[in-house]
Amino acid sequence: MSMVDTYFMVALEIVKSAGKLITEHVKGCKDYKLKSCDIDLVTEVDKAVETTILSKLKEEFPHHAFIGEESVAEGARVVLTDEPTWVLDPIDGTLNFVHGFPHSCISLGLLINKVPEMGIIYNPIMNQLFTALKHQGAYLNDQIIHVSKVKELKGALVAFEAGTSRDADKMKVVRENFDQIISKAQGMRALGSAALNMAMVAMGAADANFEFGIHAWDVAAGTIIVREAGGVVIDPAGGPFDILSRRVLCAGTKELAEELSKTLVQYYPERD
Ligand code: LIP
Repeated sequence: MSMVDTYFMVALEIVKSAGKLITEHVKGCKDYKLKSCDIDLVTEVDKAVETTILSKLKEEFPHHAFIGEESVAEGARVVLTDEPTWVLDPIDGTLNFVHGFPHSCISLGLLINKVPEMGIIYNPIMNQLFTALKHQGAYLNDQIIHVSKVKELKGALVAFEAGTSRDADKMKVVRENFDQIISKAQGMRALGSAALNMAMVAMGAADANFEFGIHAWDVAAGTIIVREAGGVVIDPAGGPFDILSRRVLCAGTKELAEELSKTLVQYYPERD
């Protein structure tokens, strides 16, 4: 068993146990606070899940580095070095969580030398556990998963989000791309969680996904899960994916990724 396999097994138990914090609080009224704008929310549960997971990981792996969404919101810097780095979104889909729309997950990725080595996306509400280790395939609840084979946009179900920014330039691009997708693709979906959108591509339930404005913690796990399921993850303009660029496009096939990339109006947010 490799070192990364061991990291994975430890992390999996920590994530599964933290998932109980989400299921315990999924019903009932949830208080939230605003972060960057009036649609960027955080709850006490986000903070509790992050503190629980990061403190346990730090105890197990004191020499590793950590990037957590809520720690960054409270002033920590996003620093990605070659050291083993855990990248955590404690609840991806916080707005869903607040409303009780059952698509929220813990997203945890591990990068070494800036390369994704393993990913865990866990939606405890729907009992969906997506996992991947490099060169070992991608799984949903221990069953191997594969991306779809759709090559053309006209036959594709494309997942994308309006995101959590009210920036006027960004919203203009969202509207333009919405128009593009509803006129050229077979269908569109927005699950309300960047990580779960990627998981849908990994299991072949959606054929492609893109988003401008995501952060490293939204996509660190999804990137390796999609790739291990046989899909491609690239920059939306067609170049290599850069985890700090706040831009992502993934698809089941290279052909679909290229067609979608050419179709999209591009947007370049400030980097992480
Ligand atoms: C958000 C996602 C949302 C996406 C945003 C962001 P948060 O994460 O759930 O779907 O559009 O870019 O990733 O704030 O819920 O952790």
